[in-house]
Amino acid sequence: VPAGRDRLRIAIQKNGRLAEPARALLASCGMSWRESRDRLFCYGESLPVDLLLVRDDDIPGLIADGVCDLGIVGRNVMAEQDGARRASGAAPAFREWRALGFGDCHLALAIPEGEAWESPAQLAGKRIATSYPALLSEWLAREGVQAEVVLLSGSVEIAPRLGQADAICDLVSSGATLAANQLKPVVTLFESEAVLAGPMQDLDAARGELVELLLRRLDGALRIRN
Ligand code: PRT
Ligand code: ZN
Repeated sequence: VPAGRDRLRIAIQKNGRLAEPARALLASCGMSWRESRDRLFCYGESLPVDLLLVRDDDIPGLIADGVCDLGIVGRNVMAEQDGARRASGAAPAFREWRALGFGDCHLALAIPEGEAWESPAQLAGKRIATSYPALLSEWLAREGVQAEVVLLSGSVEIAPRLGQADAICDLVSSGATLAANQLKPVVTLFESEAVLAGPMQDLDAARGELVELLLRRLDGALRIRN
């Protein structure tokens, strides 16, 4: 679809924790869709608003590149990618438009249960496993601690038991995963929930009106929920 399209395109997670609640929220705004056979695209029927079904990690980039107008993604993913852009000197290319009140979790630093926690200073020279290197590095810099960030894309919680790291920095919701791995949370670095992400600036006229309509309905739906 060429640029200058007059339909609105929203990226949401294809599978995973935010997939269903994101669709339910948009449906509660009066949207309905016809799904493509490959389940990558949903064509909006009640409104000219289409959905792109993707990995959550791709959502900020799709907005930055203008491929999608909006996205529903964890604030953690947005902040991590924003931090990585900032660290590389790139300009901010997306921002949080609305907090959506589901997908709550927090990014926590956790250490082995048997160890005492005094202060961040004790992490100096230690290895910390995480999938959130930018957010962790920002926090370490703020605390003035030099530690080694070990980047893992999954199974972060088992890194200490494997001798791969001394501590971890990972998302936590119930805390059951930490407990199952004999880890205890000691610091919360970041509070997260699902957000509506969009570009830094407002959208142009044609899609701007559609966004206004969508935001009005979204704000109504969020007021009823909360
Ligand atoms: O395939 P794709 O890349 O799209 O999905 P994904 O596997 O990267 O993401 P997914 O579906 O696991 O999570 C999507 C978003 O849900 C995250 O980016 C968060 O914003 C939000 N969310 C909310 C969570 C959790 N709660 C959560 N508990 N994401 C992950 N977890 C994991 C956590 O990493 C840990 O492994 O669940 C485990 C801990 O859960 P508890 O309940 O044991 O503490
Ligand atoms: Zn992901």
